[in-house]
Amino acid sequence: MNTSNSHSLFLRAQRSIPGGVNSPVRAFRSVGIDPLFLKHGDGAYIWDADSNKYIDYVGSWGPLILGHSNSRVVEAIREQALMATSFGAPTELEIELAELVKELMPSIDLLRMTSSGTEATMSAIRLARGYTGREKIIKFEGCYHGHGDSFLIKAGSGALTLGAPDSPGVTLGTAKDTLNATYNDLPSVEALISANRGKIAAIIVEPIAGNMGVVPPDPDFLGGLRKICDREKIVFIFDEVMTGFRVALGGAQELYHIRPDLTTLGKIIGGGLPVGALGGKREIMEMLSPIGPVYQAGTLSGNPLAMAAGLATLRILRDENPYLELERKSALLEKGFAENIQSGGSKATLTRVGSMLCLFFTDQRVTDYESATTSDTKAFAAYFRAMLDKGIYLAPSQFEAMFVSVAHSDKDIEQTLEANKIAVKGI
Ligand code: KE4
Repeated sequence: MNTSNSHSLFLRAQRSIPGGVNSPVRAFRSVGIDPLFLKHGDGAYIWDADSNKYIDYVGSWGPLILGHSNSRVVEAIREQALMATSFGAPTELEIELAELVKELMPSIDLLRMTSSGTEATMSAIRLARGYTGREKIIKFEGCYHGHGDSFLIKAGSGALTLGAPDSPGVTLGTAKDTLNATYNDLPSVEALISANRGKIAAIIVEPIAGNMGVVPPDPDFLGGLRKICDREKIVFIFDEVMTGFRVALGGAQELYHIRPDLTTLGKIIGGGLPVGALGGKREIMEMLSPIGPVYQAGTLSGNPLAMAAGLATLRILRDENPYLELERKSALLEKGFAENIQSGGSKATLTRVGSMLCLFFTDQRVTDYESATTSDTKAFAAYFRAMLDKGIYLAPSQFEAMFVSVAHSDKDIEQTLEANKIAVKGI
């Protein structure tokens, strides 16, 4: 496959941008080839700078559940752009999106927009600290909540991919207030609680971990965390930046019938434009400036263009409810992968929740950070390259998710399975 234009763009990019990319995991560092520079997306497909076509399972890392350049989303952005791009003042659009999110996630009484998931999670823990007067937080090894200092301790996603789960630059003063438990392991949470009783402001969790690969919650895990937070008066935060509107219209909290105190959102809520949000119980959210003392702000928070894209996206999801169809197609993919692993004698295991999947190159059951990191990342890199050569674009990391969109056809799934059958052989 000719990727010479991507190659020259990458050389040029590195002269002006650190590592040639604006987010580390895009650099393809763990898959041993230069990153592709993309130029066009339509539905389930993307084209790179050399006009090579791929079936896309990254979908901008989750936002594009409707596929690339959905015509109604693009029209909504176009119309809004002709009216205004940004004011830095309130608009009706923000009310409409907040009202729609509240309709889909009844645990949310009030919602504050941000421009990224990181801003949402950073704000959520500041709010929890302000509300409780406590300083420590519990997160889970391998979970990723954006690049806020408090989270870059045993973090997932790019931090895990690039071997920097604990980033330099995060002060000891910050790190001491972040406690790491083991995903799916309630006793590890209880141990931290008993050693820090009365000092923990929040437990923040990805209700389905999507940043150490996809790791579903064990049946009693989320309910157990809810009980612990009730007992200890700890703010329970669902980081649904990835799972929100992805695994169900009402996110993981609908799927697992858990009511968090706060929810953070991103990705799909912006329909491909920069949006994050935090929302939850009125008594907590009312601590936020300007009505409360916890400061939180953003120049482009609630930006009209991003609101228009998010509204168009969520309205389509609410009115057309594509989740059964997403489940059918994702189950087809899962079944085919499992058959190919079986027949190819590959050392691999598969996880899936809805339209989020992951192929781990390990024969262990993956339930947490430790078991996820038994995966053979070199084998994954070889698999990634083989799939790319066959026109299938996956996340360039063992520790990310694969996303199926409304735009993926059965034919795309078949083509993906044919490529997968060859690519997993012998791994
Ligand atoms: P952003 O700041 O990247 O919008 O969101 C941070 C974030 C927070 N919480 C969860 C559960 C997330 O998955 C993310 C971001 N996800 C990664 C991919 N797994 C973003 C990709 C990247 O860093 O380039």
